[in-house]
Amino acid sequence: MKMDRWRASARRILKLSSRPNPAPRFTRDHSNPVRYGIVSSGLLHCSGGSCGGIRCYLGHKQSLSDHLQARAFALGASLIQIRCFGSIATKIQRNPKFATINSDDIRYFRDLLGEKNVKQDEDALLAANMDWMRKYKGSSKLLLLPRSTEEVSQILKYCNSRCLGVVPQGGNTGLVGGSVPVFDEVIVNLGSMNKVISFDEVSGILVSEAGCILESLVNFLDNKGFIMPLDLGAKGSCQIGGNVSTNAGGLRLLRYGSLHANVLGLEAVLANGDVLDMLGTLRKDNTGYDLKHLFIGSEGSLGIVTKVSILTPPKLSSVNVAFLACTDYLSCQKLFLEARRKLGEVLSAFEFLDEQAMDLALNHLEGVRNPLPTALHKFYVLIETTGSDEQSDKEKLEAFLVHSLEGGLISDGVVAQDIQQASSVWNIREGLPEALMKAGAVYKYDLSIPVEKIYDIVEEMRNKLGHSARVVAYGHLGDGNLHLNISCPQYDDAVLAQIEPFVYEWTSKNRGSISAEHGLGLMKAEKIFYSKSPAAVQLMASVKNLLDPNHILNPYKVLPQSLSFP
Ligand code: FAD
Ligand code: 2HG
Ligand code: ZN
Repeated sequence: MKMDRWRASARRILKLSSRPNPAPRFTRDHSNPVRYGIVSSGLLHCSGGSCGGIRCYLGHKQSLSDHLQARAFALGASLIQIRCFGSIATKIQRNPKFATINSDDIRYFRDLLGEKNVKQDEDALLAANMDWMRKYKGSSKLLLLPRSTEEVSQILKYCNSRCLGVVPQGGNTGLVGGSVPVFDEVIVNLGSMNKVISFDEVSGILVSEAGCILESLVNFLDNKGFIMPLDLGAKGSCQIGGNVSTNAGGLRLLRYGSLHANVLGLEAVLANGDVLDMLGTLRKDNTGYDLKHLFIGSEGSLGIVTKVSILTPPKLSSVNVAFLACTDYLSCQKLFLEARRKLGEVLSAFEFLDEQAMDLALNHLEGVRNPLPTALHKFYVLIETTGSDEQSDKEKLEAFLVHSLEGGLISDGVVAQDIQQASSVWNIREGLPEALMKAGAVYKYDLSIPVEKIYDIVEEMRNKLGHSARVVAYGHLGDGNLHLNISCPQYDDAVLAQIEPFVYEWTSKNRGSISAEHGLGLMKAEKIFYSKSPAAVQLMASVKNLLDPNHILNPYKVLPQSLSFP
């Protein structure tokens, strides 16, 4: 009986496409209405049609506050009050020890980089000063586009000698205000350093410059029969150097582990311009401290990553995607345990979203349809398997699904029958950050919480906020990573006061992490103690002092102000 129901669901999605043979999913079609890409200058640009109700600072519309902000540029950075909705405690003063850019500086950079790689025009600066969420906005007057490690080295050496603050920038898709200046720091964008240096087809080791866009590396490897060990919704814009610097997690971490496991080597430029060559390509190397790990996840606060060596897994021929409905969170949790047991080595992703997230996707993402449309279910789970034996992988998945249906863990479900269907299911999950942006203001929290407690905080938050805001939950359930998003029509300090510090205290009390994968950036620099001991934070500050004694790299970010500027 239940089996029939499952098959009925499977047939329903079969009707969506006439393609008989499921094709493996290795790259996904991100046909989102607002697409972000990198233009040749390395800047983000908005090439899509609709910006919805959101102000778009990347070319379409300019609101009054932008206009005033642009005018404030002319008045001098120190007058600018940062417009920051990330946290109550992130209202900061510019550190007066930093110099401001003068005409000698501009002349120096033009001689070094060439005129076209020294950007001072308003359009370029507006895009580079504004983060992806349009929530954090700096007022830098200078954007530099180096083309080599040597140029990065000369830039930092000069900025260090002049005490000019520097913000390393990749694809500017970061979600914690780390990738844009707070005041008038110089922006160094790595987008022009985008060459693949080598690829070893035997070992799968890829060496590339830091400015390579993740998706171009995915495409490069696809031709060689390999994949990147990480995958995220921002792949069309984010750079591998940015991924490494944030230790990005994403959709494949469950299978391939974090970048600490896959990055074999790095080249980084220190604040004084010294080039640190750690660009090894060895799987095993226990000679002394493994310094590259300091730079993985240090969010541009210890050095600028210029090259990366990374181990890439072979592309496997059989990929299956199932989209399932669960009636309660406990079922999602039990389903995860079952998936680990029954799917074992082929399980490659286990993502979840709740009813509110699905509702947002359906209302705000163009071309998105609910594959399980008969009712809005309380929870949805996306499971992907990747293996090498089509027949056996399918049988495994089917046995798991039938067992889960019979055991009452899932109430409905579909299996994608081809790559288009797989893409459309993935688009629901990957489109959620964009759907939230379109819905209005959003407070984002990225929490590591023991899997069994993930939904407790969502419910507590809903009880606390009542009708004043919409609490939306999704994330990498397989990694114990909840993306808790609170959506409201506009930013409102009263709502924020209900959320913080509650969300951090709750996470700390439950021995979670207040940053599972996005980092601390500006948003959470002051909150580090919720997840790390004073002794550990003090040691981090000592490392910072050692590598960047003038604190020019990404000032005001990652560590608390009291430790950053003693
Ligand atoms: P940026 O945003 O430019 O910079 C991020 C930080 O790294 C900044 O502190 C910056 O100073 C520093 N940095 C950048 N490049 C360098 C460099 N070469 N050297 C030193 N420091 C540098 N994150 C996840 O972990 N998992 C996800 O699943 C995920 N999905 C996302 C989906 C969407 C739609 C969006 C918008 C973001 C998502 N993110 C995710 C967050 C973000 O994309 C990642 O953190 C990404 O790795 C940032 O890369 P970037 O090149 O855009 O870096
Ligand atoms: C994702 O997993 C990203 O989609 C973004 O990490 C999470 O929007 C978020 O909160
Ligand atoms: Zn995520």
